[in-house]
Amino acid sequence: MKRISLTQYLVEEQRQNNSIPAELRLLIEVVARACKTISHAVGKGALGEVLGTAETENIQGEVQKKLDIISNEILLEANEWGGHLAAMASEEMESIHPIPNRYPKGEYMLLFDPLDGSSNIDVNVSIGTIFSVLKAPEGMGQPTEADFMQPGTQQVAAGYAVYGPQTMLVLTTGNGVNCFTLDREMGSWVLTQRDMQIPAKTKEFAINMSNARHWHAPVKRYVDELLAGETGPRGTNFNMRWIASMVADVHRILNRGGVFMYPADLRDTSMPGKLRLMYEANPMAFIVEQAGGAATDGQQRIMEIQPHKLHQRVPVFLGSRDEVAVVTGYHQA
Ligand code: P6P
Repeated sequence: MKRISLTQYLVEEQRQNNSIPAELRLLIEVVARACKTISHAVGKGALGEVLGTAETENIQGEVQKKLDIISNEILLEANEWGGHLAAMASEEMESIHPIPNRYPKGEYMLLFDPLDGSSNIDVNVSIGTIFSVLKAPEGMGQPTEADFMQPGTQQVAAGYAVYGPQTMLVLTTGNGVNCFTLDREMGSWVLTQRDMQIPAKTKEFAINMSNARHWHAPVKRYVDELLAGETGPRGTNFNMRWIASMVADVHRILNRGGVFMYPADLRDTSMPGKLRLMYEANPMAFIVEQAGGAATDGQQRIMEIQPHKLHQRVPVFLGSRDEVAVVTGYHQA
């Protein structure tokens, strides 16, 4: 089969759909190159002295892993000199990161979770990088957090890299979802899946069952019905997966369907779930919707939520659209 590289795909996409301006193409290629570097660091593990914690905490009050910080630095250094960005924002940094004055500024803003699934790093389970691209508001001066407060429908691109048995890059610019596999010998991203589609129906759900006693009624009702199997109201048996790396769970759902849930629960009613809107839920929602799936917070499309804070959290129900419709419907019953 003729191999199509990421560069060739982006050039052809630009030629056919005029949907990837040169600066956005550069941005995507720079992020993809940074993900290759992160993949290399992650793959070294103990041999690279990159495992374990860094004895620091991030804005979320979570102990940072060495690889969290290394991955964040890789993305910052790769993206700040190219002239394609006005600013960046990261799960690992409390405030936004304007492009230093010594570099030219561009019209895009990049948000990322540099290494998602950190609890899995030290036990060799798949982890990933998630990124989202917004346009800088017209006439923006010195970037502020307020400039990032755009709903997910404003994203011009989103993607993730999954560092698993293979390293893969999944990308959308609004014309479907494509997947690239890293050819480690050549150091290039090769198109391996075009126009990924999530099956509307599924018999597989993903949720952290250990939180069941804390769930609100709609989630409890929905999951109880799945667990009741073929003798219950759904009339069929369901399977469960929970990798505790959103990127890996979403990648499975993109490939074979499923419904992923991280609901708000009674543990902390001030915290609407665990996942962050701007650089986890929104990019994943864009990708999932572009692949024919659905993504809600239980009430509305995740991508229609008007953000108020850079690190705000949101309940997440995403994947096979028929199942997302059922669990969302129970929230509105
Ligand atoms: P729990 C990883 O820390 C993460 O942010 C997501 O990647 C993942 O889906 C979730 O948290 C796992 O959370 O509570 O099951 O450990």
